[in-house]
Amino acid sequence: MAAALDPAKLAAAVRRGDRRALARAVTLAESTRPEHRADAEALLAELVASDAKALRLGISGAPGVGKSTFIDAYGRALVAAGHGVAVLAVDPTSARGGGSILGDKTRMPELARCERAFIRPSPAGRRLGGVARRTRDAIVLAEAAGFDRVIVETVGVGQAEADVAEMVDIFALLIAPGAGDELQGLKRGNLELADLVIVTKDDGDLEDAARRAVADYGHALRLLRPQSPPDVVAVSALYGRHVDDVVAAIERRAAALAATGESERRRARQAGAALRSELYEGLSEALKEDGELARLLPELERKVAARALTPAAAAREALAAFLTRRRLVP
Ligand SMILES: Nc1nc2c(ncn2[C@@H]2O[C@H](COP(=O)(O)OP(=O)(O)O)[C@@H](O)[C@H]2O)c(=O)[nH]1
Ligand SMILES: [Mg+2]
Repeated sequence: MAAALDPAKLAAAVRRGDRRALARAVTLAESTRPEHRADAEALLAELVASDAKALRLGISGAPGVGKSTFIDAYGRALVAAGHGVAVLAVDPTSARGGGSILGDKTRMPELARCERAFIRPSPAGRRLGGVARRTRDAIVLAEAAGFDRVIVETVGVGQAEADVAEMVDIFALLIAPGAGDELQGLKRGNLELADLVIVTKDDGDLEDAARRAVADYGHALRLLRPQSPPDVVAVSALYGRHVDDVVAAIERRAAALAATGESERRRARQAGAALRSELYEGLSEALKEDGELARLLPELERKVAARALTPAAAAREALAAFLTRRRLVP
């Protein structure tokens, strides 16, 4: 990244749809260096009120289920229909990286060649909440750059999935057809989050299994969520079959959510949740950076180990000392 950059100029370039500027802006927002943080905040402040509003789509599912292949095909269908498509790939399981290794791993060769597509792998965050914050920022930046479809790919493991569900309008869960594991997703509870279930690899030997998966998931979802069971559709991204059906299903779902006011309510709720998580993360950072607290902790740890104090009592003592010192408590 260039050493000195003017957030206002960068914001203007992003707003013009300059993709290099967008890439730099996302890099800036991802930076954990304190001196970049202020520029990133200024940049986001310039762009947060932009009128641009994209449909935000989360694509989740176990590794290997076919997320990237699907996005490659789905994204191209969107581009063909006149949309601008930004893809943000979040992979918290991969070690940190500057982009090149992750870039190879996004596996969207066709979409990557499209003029109206922007693909961005996100390096894994080491800090809790880091991935969520940076992805939220990247969504805002991609929207401001004029992309009207923003897709977030996330691995269906751990907290990342729930985090992404909390920042998109439509959350799609991808399921691979396979013997015996048709209802695996039920156990993990992520079917609760899904607005749409997409059965992948509906081709060749897997066609029958795909059909069964559509029936089984459809049935399970009608039991689990009788009020508004999500659509279940099957697709072969590899052979480009039924991709248009998925495009239609997603647009239909988005229109339904918009018509009832649910998408607005959801965004408002998400913004509130993001505010709270920034607040808690900020407080947690302040605690970790507090020198006095760092000096006090070993002593408290000894007391806890010696059972002179319970962990909860020790934590209360440490917190009280911190708040008093910061003059938050008289
Ligand atoms: N037969 C078949 N294989 C697919 C399809 N989509 C993806 N795959 C394969 O499944 C593997 C994992 O795909 P990938 O998109 O990288 O999965 P991700 O880890 O969920 O992003 C690759 O070998 C793909 O070629 C499909 O529609 N049909
Ligand atoms: Mg992938």
